[in-house]
Amino acid sequence: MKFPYPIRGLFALVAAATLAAGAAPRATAESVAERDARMAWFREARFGMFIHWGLYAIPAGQWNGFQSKNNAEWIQSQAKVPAAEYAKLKEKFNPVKYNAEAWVKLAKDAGMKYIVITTKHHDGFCLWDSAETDFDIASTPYGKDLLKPLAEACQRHGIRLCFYHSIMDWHHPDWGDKQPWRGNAENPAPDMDRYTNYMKAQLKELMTNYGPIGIAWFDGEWENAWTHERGKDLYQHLRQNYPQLIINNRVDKGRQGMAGMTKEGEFKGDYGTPEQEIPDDGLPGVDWESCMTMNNTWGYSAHDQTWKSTETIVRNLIDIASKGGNYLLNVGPTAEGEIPAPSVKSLQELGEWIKTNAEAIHGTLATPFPRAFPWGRCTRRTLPDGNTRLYLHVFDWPADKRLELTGVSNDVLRAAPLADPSKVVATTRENGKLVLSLPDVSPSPHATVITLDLAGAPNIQPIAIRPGVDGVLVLNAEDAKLDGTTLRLETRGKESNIGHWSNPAETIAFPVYFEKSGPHAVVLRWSCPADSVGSAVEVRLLDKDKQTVSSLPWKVAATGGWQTYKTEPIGVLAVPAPGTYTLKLVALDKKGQGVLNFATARLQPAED
Ligand code: FHN
Repeated sequence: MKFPYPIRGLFALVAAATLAAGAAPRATAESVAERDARMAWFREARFGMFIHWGLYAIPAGQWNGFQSKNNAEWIQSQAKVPAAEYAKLKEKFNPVKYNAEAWVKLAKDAGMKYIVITTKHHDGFCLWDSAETDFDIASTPYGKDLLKPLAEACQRHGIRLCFYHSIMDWHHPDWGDKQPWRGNAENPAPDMDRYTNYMKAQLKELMTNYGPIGIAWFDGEWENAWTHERGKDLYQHLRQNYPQLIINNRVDKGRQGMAGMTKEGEFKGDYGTPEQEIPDDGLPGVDWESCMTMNNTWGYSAHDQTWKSTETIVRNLIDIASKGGNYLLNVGPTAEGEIPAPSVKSLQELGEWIKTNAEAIHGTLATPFPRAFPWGRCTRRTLPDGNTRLYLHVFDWPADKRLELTGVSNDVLRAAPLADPSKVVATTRENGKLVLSLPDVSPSPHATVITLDLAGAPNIQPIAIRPGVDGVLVLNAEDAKLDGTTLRLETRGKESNIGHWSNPAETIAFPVYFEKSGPHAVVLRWSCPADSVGSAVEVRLLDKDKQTVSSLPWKVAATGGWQTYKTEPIGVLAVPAPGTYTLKLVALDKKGQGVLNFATARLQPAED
């Protein structure tokens, strides 16, 4: 039953007053153990299905001759469709071919452990029968709640049901940011408190009527109408009322664009949400999930046939798992309720691969190696006896059937193809490297997994970087060991660099080997804009006992911007004796947004 909007607003105001008067205590601080327990299923899952479905599936990316290039779910905005005209779509929405059981089975057989469905996208249309609005499924020819059968199918198959919910709402008159084509354009005084209560009332319907919900997946947080204060309040509100719910970082204002991680500060959200991209490196101690499409649109598009190959999808899953993240892979069902055939085909092919290799994905941890291999990736798990199983995902099967791993100090217990453990993979040590001789197996077209069991916890020694034949020791961004959760390798700009040095407590380090003792000239290549110059940095040399044996202080100078690099000598570093050290860049303070971006450092004996 829906009341005309003003009366419902009155209920919302009364509800708000009641809450304020007798406000329950805010959610108390959560211990690390409690958070680990709450995040456990998410970390184990590694893989979920994203479903973007709504009225936008009817135009399917086209409107009066306009054709969307991507993101067909934005057709109202892209074609500037007036709200009243767009709202008429609900009179046509009749997904008679919808089969929740088939959707959930498809996800489960592909190895997906959770499903995130758009309960309401930016257009404001609700896939369930909401008491708060008439712009919902109950006002369509179909009439029936779309979420209920999905919830029941998820229960049957042990799949976690999760809800995407757009904060931004183009239809609701109280959403504070306006565009001429939106439903709120005529409202002279949009009331964001009233809108927030509307959203909380709908979230209560969603959190209480469909069984336990795994994740509240917020989106559309970027417009000015939504504030950090409202984000904090909504996060606390949900954590207090639904203590096991996981909430992504788009509930608040801390998401750093499509890279998706949460910036420094008190921004709320339980995990980062990279979108259409995969971080270059894992982020120890940070939970994150890369959401990606199978073509170039989240909502169904009749003309977007740019489907990713199954190989790409399998290798994305492996790459993400090897970095300790989750892969949220999207399908965009048609207005009739069918998942597009190319999506179904890829998920079924992925399902064939996962039948043999699920153990190498679900419940695994990030690679213990500093970074990816040229031939593939690595995931790992701790075995019940405390030993370690590495899963070597071989993308490119070596013609010589040899895999080389450097830095593995553990004793090797056994190696074998995951698909056929009866076949033994021989291992030998050659010049400090662990060499695996691969057996005669027909490699998978997507990735072939070799298990490598090691004694105890992983003990991977970083490979010390040595001077070249010219005697110069070159330190590149890709070789850095980053200690921190905001520092990160960036390879998409003009040159690879270590960026986001926003926390001066974090450090950049390199394992190095010096062939000569004595003073070494240090030439640094870095970037830093004028507004962030002056941070005090030290280049420190630490011995194997992690004691500082020499240090070179330096004040960060301007280069003209974060994308503008300079290469200059910054001083001389003493090397007490030939041998292996750790060279570490340490910030003593931070003057601006970041300390500096690091590209390379070159060290050579000063007498040369
Ligand atoms: O604008 C939305 C978009 O339509 C889609 O829902 C993606 C999925 O994460 N999120 C926003 C774009 O960042």
